[in-house]
Amino acid sequence: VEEKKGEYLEGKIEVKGGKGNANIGYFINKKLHVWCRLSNGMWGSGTIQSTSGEESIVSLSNGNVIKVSTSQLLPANPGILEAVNDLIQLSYLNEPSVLHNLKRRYSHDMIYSKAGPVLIAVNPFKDVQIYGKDFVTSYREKATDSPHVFAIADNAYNEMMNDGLNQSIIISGETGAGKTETAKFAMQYLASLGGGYGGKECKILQTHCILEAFGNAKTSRNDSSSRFGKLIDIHFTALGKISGANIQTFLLEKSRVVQLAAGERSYHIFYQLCAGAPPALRERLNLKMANEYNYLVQSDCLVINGVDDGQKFQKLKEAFDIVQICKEEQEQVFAMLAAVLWLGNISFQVIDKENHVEALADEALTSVATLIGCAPHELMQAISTHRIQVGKDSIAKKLTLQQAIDTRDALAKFIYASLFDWLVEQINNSLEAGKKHIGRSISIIDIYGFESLKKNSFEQFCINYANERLQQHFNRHLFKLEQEEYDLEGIDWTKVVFEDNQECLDLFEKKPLGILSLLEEESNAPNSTDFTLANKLKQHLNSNSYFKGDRGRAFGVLHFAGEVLYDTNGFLDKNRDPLSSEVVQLLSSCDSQLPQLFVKKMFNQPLQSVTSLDTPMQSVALQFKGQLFKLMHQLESTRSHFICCIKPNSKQLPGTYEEDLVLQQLRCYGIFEVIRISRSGYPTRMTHQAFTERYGFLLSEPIESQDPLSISVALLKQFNVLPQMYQIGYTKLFLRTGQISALEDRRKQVLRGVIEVQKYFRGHRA
Ligand code: AOV
Ligand code: MG
Repeated sequence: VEEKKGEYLEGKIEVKGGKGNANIGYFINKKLHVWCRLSNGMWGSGTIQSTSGEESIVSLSNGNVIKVSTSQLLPANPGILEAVNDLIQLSYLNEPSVLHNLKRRYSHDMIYSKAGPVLIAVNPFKDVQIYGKDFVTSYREKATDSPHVFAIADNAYNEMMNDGLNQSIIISGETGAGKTETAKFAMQYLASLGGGYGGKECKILQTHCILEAFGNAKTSRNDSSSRFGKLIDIHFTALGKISGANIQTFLLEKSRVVQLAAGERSYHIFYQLCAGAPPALRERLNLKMANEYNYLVQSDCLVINGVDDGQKFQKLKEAFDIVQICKEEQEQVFAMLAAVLWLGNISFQVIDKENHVEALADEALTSVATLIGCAPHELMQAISTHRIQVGKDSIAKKLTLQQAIDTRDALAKFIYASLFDWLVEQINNSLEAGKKHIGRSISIIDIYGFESLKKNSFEQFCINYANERLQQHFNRHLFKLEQEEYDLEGIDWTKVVFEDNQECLDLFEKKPLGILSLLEEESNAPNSTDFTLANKLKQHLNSNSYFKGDRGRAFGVLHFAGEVLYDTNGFLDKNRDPLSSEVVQLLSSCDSQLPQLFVKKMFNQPLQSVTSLDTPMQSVALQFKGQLFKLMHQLESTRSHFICCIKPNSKQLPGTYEEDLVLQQLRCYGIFEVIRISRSGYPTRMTHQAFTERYGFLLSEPIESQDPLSISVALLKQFNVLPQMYQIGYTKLFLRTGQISALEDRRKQVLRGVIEVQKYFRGHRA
């Protein structure tokens, strides 16, 4: 049934209107299982006892008998389809059947299921013993067909080896759903397949530790939430051995360095350093405990349950050693981190009536100056003044308190984000060992998941835009794959039009009247504010059905995963991401190596020519858009494999499966549509071999040819399966929804008959 998102998508029985009741009649007569919505909102299974008019009496499997509206009943699947590996095997596709199937599997720690070509991973929130060496071996030797991230990785590897095509594994899911963990398991598997080549695989696995320390943080939804996107390309030789790897990262959430929401933390590395640095290092960096730094204490959350930051610091240093970041460089990295922390402690005093300020010459100021290698008064100058051009002269103008704080924070953010990029570069150098890669590759994509918080800002705006882009790739690709399989098997089928999220993407990307263009325009306009931005968006986009103008500074976007209300507060500033020319000057004249390098990198040109920031830089959102386009382009040339992670509860608890939450995610990620498209037409696919093995004995008359294909055809004929109900592929038989159930019924009957006969004879003998 073609209905709107959120309604039942497909099933044999129409649940609304006349015809549906006729089908339910079939269920009543046969006393088959149905699903009905209970008063608590959950789905219960049972059998229909009787129906009168609009109402039915249902006997539930827990023994209760209830009266429900007939139109609310949905068909349940036969027992043989209980907890199937692949949801497309369900004869009746409806929400309760899918939910029940996943739940049954989840309760047995079978966290993986397939939805046609997509792997669904339901987060167990506990260690499940399914990733050991024995599991690697099983999947390597194809000893099991149980869905698993290893199976996906294995598939990608084999396709790469057999077809010579680059592959990608794309992992989606909302925040905390398990993307990063899944990506790690995929890499672990690939490393074990492609290992034994100079220990590269070991290095690759160590990168997680570094990237997570610097790029992950505790949020309200996930204790270790990725605050950046990443694409890891693993390179292989023609013989299938790992030859190297390359990591690309996307838009790190910088604001977290200086500003935290209550109950959240900044990047793990800060707490690790404060807790784990040995005394000598503490002394060199003048390092205090985390609770003495303003940037860290502001959110009232310094520790994570069950996490030992000090111990993690030791692990981090080991990882640094393995990826060959030398001790000297490590020391510089720690110095930059300490400088960032001390920056947050720098305070200002008001020196005149106009609220102009000057930085206090205290421990914080001198510590930062020492750590980055400049004189304290130079640092003081850089964060308390702004030089302006008056005719031919330039004069130093004192900043107001807010301006000074912003300048200081911008410096902290710049150092941290540059440090992150620099680290990634070092890791890449170590992984590639200077060689340019020419062989094959498998790319693994793990970005920040879709976020809809109480208060959503520029960061969520960018994160959700990225998810929207990725979702489109998901949609298009799955649709394409589907067609390929039909073509490959020589099946004639009518194209299914896939509803994608292009319109929402257009809302972002259209020129000149898309959100990104308008944001850019407003970012460059003089005297613009977050209010003028909000007004401009509303003025131009109010007629767009994916846009919702809201009161004041807010606006809403109807994303594929739900509506999100964004507060434009801070949008312009975060998008411009300004760094004053004083700060740039300061950093480029520092004695320490890293600050100089950071500035150089920013301008990507020789240091001498860096004098001011007059050359307009690309805004954050536009840069991000460019990165995403490049990523999508890259993905287009690979064969994609999809993993969709599902968060079963919002409390990060094991063994808790909240139906509504799961349902909402399945809907958002279009899983029902994926199943629908995979099944549309011919959901049941069985090789002729498998088909004849299961049903061949039902054949009443022997046929001449013994090949599986001929037997399949004879069986279909004998059971009067209508020609429009199946297609015969070269290797597989494709059957429409519900057909396999009819055959199963028949098979059961025959088997039951055999048992009766056996009983009869046994009785007779007795
Ligand atoms: P995410 O990457 O999807 O969120 P994570 O991969 O960080 O989510 O998973 C969140 C937490 O769930 C992890 O810290 C683990 O405790 C647990 N977890 C996930 N998958 C597994 C698994 N297969 N086995 C055991 N525990 C698991 V975000 O990065 O927030 O979008 O931005
Ligand atoms: Mg993550």
